[in-house]
Amino acid sequence: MNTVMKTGGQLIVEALKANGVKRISCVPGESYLAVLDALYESGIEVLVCRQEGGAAMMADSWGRLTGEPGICMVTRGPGATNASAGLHIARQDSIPMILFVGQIGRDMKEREAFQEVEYRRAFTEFAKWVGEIDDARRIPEFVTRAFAVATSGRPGPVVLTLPEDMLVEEVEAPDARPYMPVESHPGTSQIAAFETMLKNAERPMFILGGTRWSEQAVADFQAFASRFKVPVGCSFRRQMLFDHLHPSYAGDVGIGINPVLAKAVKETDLLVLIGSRMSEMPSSSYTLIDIPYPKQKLVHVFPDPEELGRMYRPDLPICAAPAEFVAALKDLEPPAAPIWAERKSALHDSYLKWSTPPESGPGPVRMGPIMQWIEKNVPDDAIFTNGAGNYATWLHRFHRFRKYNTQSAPTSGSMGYGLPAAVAAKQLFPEREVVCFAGDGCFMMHGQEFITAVRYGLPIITVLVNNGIYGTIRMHQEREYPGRVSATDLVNPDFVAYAKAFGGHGELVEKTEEFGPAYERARASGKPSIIEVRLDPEAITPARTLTQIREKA
Ligand SMILES: Cc1ncc(C[n+]2csc(CCOP(=O)(O)OP(=O)(O)O)c2C)c(N)n1
Repeated sequence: MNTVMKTGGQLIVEALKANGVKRISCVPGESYLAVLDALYESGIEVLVCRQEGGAAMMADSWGRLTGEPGICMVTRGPGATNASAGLHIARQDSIPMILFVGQIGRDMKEREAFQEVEYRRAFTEFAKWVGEIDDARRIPEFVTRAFAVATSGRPGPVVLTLPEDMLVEEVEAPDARPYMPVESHPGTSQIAAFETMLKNAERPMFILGGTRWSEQAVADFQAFASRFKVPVGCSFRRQMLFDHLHPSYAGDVGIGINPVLAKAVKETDLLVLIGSRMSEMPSSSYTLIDIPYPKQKLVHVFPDPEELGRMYRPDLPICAAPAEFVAALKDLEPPAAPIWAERKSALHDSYLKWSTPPESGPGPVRMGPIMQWIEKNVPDDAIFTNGAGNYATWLHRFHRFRKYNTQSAPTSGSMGYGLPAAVAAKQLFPEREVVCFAGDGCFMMHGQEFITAVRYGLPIITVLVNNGIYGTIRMHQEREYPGRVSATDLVNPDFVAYAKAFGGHGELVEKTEEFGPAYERARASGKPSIIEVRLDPEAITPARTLTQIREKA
């Protein structure tokens, strides 16, 4: 009998290919040279990054935009701890991702060897599962399980650690086969119960969130909302789940919620959460829905039973992936004369007002008209990314998302996410415009990945809102400790020179009307670009200046 012996490194790459992996992000390390060697001529595209946090965020963004695990490879110790920033995002945001970590040799363990970390202890809270592959023969088993765990139920990240000596071992192992995704469907009796509750409701409200949606599911749910004439909100940073110009759209149930919408959520008699956990940010710090017994009748649809009843006791818990639940709504008939249409229209009108940017503001650059320019001139299928900071309010409140897969933003509120997420999005959808919104604080957290965009010819457009401060924290500071500015001001580089030094295109906007032409030039350059928008720090929110916040404190 002919047996084919393969190294652990080869088996890892074969298992990735068997599971359909086309791209990975990485920062190399001597701990996993055998995998790097197997990637040579593998056909898998390798994005070499400059810091593991950015590499892991790219993998997260791939997972977010495809529903398939994004793959990232890093070295042990410092590589893994850097990558943990992306791991935490994927965990909180329910994103499928697999992080491979080169590990020290098996014969050196428990001596605190060079860069030794016991990942099963260190990363347990950050990952759905942490596994170490001690025997190369078991690589197909571990990798298949990693894909299954990352994508099933509530998706999330998995960490697989690869001892260096295991990777060079030559063994005989079974050929890897692709993992089989697990779907959870609602039962017919649950759909019937849901139908009865909906028909008996006077003021129903739907909130969409979470992951495990698809383009089809989003289209199907829009059709359902059109037929039933019900109001629909989107959870924090999951806005791409519903067309904002659809007559049912009621707005973003996130930070700084429209007070009219917040009141409507509180006063609804039937709240239907589809895919959302309604955690701290979408629930306005757990004030919209009482814990554990909501005042509203609650239908909670979530793909993992552990989440159902965790905070809010539902009247009808349905353990199903959002896409499968929505598919089951197709045959429901709306009431002959839906009584909900008026409330739905009032909420949509309120949303349209709420999302119309202000013309005025302090300083020569006004973000309101800039957002209006973006709304008119950037295509509906453009993908927007961001990290954390007050600058993101302009995007979340005033950009009217129209399509699925046009948003890659961390619900976990991690700064620095926008740039690596944009690099990953552009690599995935080269034909679409990808716009990264960043603050001056946010950008500098993973700004080195601008060179990754240059290296791989990914012309992302970065709108860098530079107000010279860690604005969000300064805003809180002025509210809590007025006039006592501590550790929230910044000194910045010349961002135009930065873009150029990296081989990209740079623009400086110091007046509102300069933005449009600067954007057009950035787009035409065909290069990754940074448009630095110099914003007066007083323009800290669309409604209030820093001085007003301080004076009100
Ligand atoms: C990784 C990380 N570190 C710190 C914070 C806390 N934080 C939230 S927003 C913010 C300031 C963001 O500043 P900037 O990007 O300049 O945007 P601005 O608020 O000024 O618009 C900070 C420090 C965070 N959310 N994430």
